[in-house]
Amino acid sequence: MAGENYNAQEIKILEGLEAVRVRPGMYIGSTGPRGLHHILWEIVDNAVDEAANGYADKIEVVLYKDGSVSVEDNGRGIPTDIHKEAGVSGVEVVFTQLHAGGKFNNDNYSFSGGLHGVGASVTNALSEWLKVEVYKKTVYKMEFHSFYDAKKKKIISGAPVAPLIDTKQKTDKHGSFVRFKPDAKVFETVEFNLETIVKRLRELAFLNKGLAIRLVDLRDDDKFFNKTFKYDGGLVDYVLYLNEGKQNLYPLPLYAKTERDGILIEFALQHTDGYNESIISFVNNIPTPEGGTHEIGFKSGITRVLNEFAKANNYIKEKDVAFSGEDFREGLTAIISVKMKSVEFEGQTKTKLGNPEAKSAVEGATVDELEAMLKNKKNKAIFDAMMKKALSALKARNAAKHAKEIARAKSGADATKLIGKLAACSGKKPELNEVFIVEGDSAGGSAKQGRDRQHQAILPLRGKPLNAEKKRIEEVLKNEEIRTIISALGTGIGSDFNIKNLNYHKVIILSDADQDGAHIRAILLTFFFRYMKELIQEGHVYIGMPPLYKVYKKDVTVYAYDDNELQSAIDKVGRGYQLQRYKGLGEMNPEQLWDTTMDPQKRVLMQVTIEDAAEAEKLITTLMGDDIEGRKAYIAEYADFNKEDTFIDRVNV
Ligand code: TSJ
Repeated sequence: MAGENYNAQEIKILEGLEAVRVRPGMYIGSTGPRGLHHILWEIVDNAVDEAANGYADKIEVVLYKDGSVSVEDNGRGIPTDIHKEAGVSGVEVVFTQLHAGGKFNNDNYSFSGGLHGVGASVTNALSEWLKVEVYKKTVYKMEFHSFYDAKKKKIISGAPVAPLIDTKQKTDKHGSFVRFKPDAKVFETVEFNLETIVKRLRELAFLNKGLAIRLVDLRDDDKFFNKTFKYDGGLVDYVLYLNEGKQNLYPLPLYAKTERDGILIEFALQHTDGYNESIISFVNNIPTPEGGTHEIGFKSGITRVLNEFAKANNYIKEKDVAFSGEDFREGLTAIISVKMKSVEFEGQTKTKLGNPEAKSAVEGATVDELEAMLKNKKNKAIFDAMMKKALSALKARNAAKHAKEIARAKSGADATKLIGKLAACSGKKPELNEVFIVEGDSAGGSAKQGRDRQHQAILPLRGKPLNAEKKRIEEVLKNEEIRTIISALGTGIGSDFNIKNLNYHKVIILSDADQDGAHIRAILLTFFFRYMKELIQEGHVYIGMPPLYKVYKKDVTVYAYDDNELQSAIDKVGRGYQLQRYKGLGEMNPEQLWDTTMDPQKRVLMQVTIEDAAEAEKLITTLMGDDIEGRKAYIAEYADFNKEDTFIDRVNV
């Protein structure tokens, strides 16, 4: 029986794993879907490290019917010999000692750590069982199980069933194989999400040039999935992928890879004829959607080089006119990826790089690399295109400044007219206040009557606000619906944005559960994403969830928010029930709207996040841009418009 005769030292080690089991959140953030995937990333990261260090070029991830998942690489194999201090095999150390990650690592090469990097032992501690095979001339095997200790009356997790054994079975393979089954007693859900895994593995394949990552899903015979992600162009392929469906200004992204002050720095960039800036950054293969020092250094480097080039070649003729950094980033798509030690994460979601040395290293490297490219005559057309784009951005910016001044003056004088539609709330504390942006005047009317007047403001939207994706800022500003939103929120937009002036800490989009409603929602999210990104990043944007059905009888009423809930609502109400399907918010009277959708005690809100900046960017471009074919394909694939869950992350009250 597992763990029956473990010795004193092992007991001590297992106590370490017990700490993980007692407080999983401390190690993996949550026991929700994110935490579940986190324990998979721990294992995948180890295999990717082996590849990044040059010892492996294939990784295979398999999802099985029994709920387990395996990861295999063709690297050197986890060390099998006895670890001197621990007195047990390297494999056992890796899976039973917390933070064992660094122990075997040749410190010059490993950049693990940071957001992930709590180690494979955490995965073991939170699994029902875990099996390891190491291929090194022969096949080595070891298993770990969690079991109920009747004497101690508690669950012991991650206990070795037996020490590592050499089966003596010959093999030509080399590498490591780890298969585990997440413990259903730990996680709220143990179902891996294929889309989440596809996204992350694709991202890892882009970030690690030439690495082949295969994903196989064997769980459902009808939905068999088998795909290999391999990009020989690495970051260049990543930028081309993000710019698919857009018009580029030069065919090939600029690319550099270098090292400075012990930091590995790699970037790729390409301009399109669009107006948005999309810089996606990574540290040790971990996305940093909040940016940080590496991103700041990268931007400064670009600004410095292009500014000097512009000056040296007299691109600006007028006096008193100068480029601003953002002019060089209009239409820019770029990836900046750094690898370094002792990473410090900051920010609201701990996804912002804090290390000051990363700024100077990245800035210096960017300047040197871009200058070298400038010197190469072959690149002349590229830099000319950049200058042309930047000049047009500069002109537009000056025009926009003018337009903004007008808009501002207007919102002063015309404030009452602009905010005329807004039914403000009486409370004076923004932290406690909410604004509902409601589709349609009739729903807006119900919301105004049904609301909590102290804390809830209502902003009804008539018609569709304009699509923010294809327009430059000055055109966005001309739209009345958008201007109303900007005035109501109080923060300003773009570079003027200041979260401190936010009038409502919850901005709740309330639209119908149909195609039109989804479109309005997508347009509003696009606008926030483009012009008030921090509003989303700081977690202020929500989506209200009106019910789809009302099931009722004399004195009982139960609302159902999706088709799954409908049956249980019918069961609750019982025989003789009546059913109403809501086609729109407008069909609800004020009391019903309050009861089902607005009452903070009962309602369901979805908080909008930018989980994955690259995917959000791509989704926005596809949904709102002008690549009609791509958009049709997307809509065909995700026929349900309500599934824009790249943004929509968690359910909150
Ligand atoms: F996370 C894990 F332990 F579960 C795991 C580790 C899972 C998978 C799928 C692969 C790996 C892994 C570990 N692949 N490759 C390695 N390599 C080492 O652990 C290793 C081997 C040799 C040496 C050496 O210095 O000789 C150093 C290391 C880190």
